[in-house]
Amino acid sequence: MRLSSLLTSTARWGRAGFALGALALLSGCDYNFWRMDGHQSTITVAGPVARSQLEVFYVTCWVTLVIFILVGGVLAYATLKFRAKNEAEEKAVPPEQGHGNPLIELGLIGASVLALVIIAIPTLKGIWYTYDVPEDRKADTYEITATGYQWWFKFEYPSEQIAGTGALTTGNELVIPAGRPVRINIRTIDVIHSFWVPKLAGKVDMMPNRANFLWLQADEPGYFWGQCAEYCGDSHAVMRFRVIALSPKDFADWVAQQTSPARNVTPKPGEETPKAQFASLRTFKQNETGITDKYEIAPLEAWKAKQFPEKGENAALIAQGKALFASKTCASCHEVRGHGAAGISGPNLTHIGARSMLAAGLIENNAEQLRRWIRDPGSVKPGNKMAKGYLDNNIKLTNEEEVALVAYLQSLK
Ligand code: HEC
Ligand SMILES: [Cu+2]
Repeated sequence: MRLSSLLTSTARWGRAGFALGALALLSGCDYNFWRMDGHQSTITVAGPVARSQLEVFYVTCWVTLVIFILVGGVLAYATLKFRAKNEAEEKAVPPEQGHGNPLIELGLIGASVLALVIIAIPTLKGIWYTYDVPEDRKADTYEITATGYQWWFKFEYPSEQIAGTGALTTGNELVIPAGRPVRINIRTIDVIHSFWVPKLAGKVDMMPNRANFLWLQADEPGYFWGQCAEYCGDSHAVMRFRVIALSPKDFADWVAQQTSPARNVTPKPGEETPKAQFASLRTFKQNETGITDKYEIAPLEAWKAKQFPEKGENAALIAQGKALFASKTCASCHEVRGHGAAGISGPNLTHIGARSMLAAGLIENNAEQLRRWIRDPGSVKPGNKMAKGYLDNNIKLTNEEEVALVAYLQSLK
């Protein structure tokens, strides 16, 4: 009896030990786990605003660690020192309880105030610093307006005006100049969302009827993950976006490309289709959710590769897709500038082919995933508003039509 209970308990501990060991082993393989890095890490930061927020976090951590060690130490000391050492002591009436020592109590109040002051000084400095772009950097500031929609983001560039249209508008991928402060006006069209780019800055709520803003800066060119950080309905958890920071020259090129109307693919006979320049750099793995690892391994290069036309474009198919875009209600919700589509309830698709991700950072922007999205957006992203106006109105696409639409969307660089 005793032996068997001993055995079961050893087995139990053994299992727990094994589980712990396996966990350590598994996480041991993950370099990023120990570095506390990941797409949305606030510990590995890439800009001054996030860095300032991290510093406040560390100050608070250290102060509370010191308090923990002191209080834990005194508790452990008292527990060991004053425990009942034999049966007689266990049964004894506890000694008369005191009402505290005024000196210790005053000391504790003083120490708490000191701890709060130590935390408050960098916190207040951080709040002022992150609130708005510092005076001496104001002249260099670039301005963008971000608007939250259920469940995607619209980005407008007021300083890039397009004749007859207004400000340059994109969706789900926020392209910014690296090394410059960027002031972001924060708006919402429906419910409360929250704008957060963990490695750069955040979070500030997107509130109905309230003009919030924040500023951020990326030290270097890079590809960053953003996320809506305020519960906003069905697809809140997958309401993401990307931030792409580019060098001044790349940024100017990007603006020039984006402010021009959508591409028209009409190759002349004998003309060669341009080749994608980075796409063949590596081979990438793909998981079942439709996200390849190329944005993990070389995110910025992979994004840049998307800026070039796809290999082997089929002009006839693209033209067919363009016509379908107008006839299958797509144009009533989406804008494709220069192609006569001016809908505003969905993301602007003028240059959709040049974005790395679809549906607010959820799936990769490639032929297979585009087709999956067009066929049944609701099964990819629960509750999203595209399915409502389109499949619910009994718009059906044949396989050929899907392929043509995909070719068309991919050509919009
Ligand atoms: C009722 C309005 C509506 C109609 C009609 C509609 N869409 Fe959409 N579409 C949306 C909305 C809203 C989203 C954003 C969904 C999300 O991510 O939550 C979207 C997203 C997309 C995206 C991804 C954009 C991005 O930035 O990630 C593509 C591509 C797209 N739609 C293509 C189409 C095509 C092709 C059609 C026609 C067959 C179509 N849409 C019809 C509203 C619509
Ligand atoms: Cu949201």
